Amino acid sequence: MKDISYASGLNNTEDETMARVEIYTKDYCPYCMRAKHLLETKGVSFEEYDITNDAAGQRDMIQRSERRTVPQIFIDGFHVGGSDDLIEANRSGQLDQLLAGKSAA
Ligand SMILES: N[C@@H](CCC(=O)N[C@@H](CS)C(=O)NCC(=O)O)C(=O)O
Repeated sequence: MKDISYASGLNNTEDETMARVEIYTKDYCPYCMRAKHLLETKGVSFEEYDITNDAAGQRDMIQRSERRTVPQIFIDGFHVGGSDDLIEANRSGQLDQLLAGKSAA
């Protein structure tokens, strides 16, 4: 079972109408701030996993994303990518589609 003991932040997993947005962060990371700011600006609630001092959380992120940098963002389990990817997804409209529960395909 997935260990989410390190989960924190602005989550609202009870609301089934909202897409589940997860973001892995580290506390010194400006790209993480940028990604969170974009989500907040759009009024999107998210679950933040701060893995600054969390080796298990870091392993979980690498396993899920096959990437080693933070942030890594998932929407309903779909791997959006890092901050640059999130910004590009917002520009292209893919982010809104994912948040609306539409498939990325
Ligand atoms: N282009 C990436 C850059 C991400 C990046 O460079 N993140 C740094 C921290 S700000 C990182 O994860 N470095 C390795 C580490 O801190 O473990 C993105 O947009 O997400």
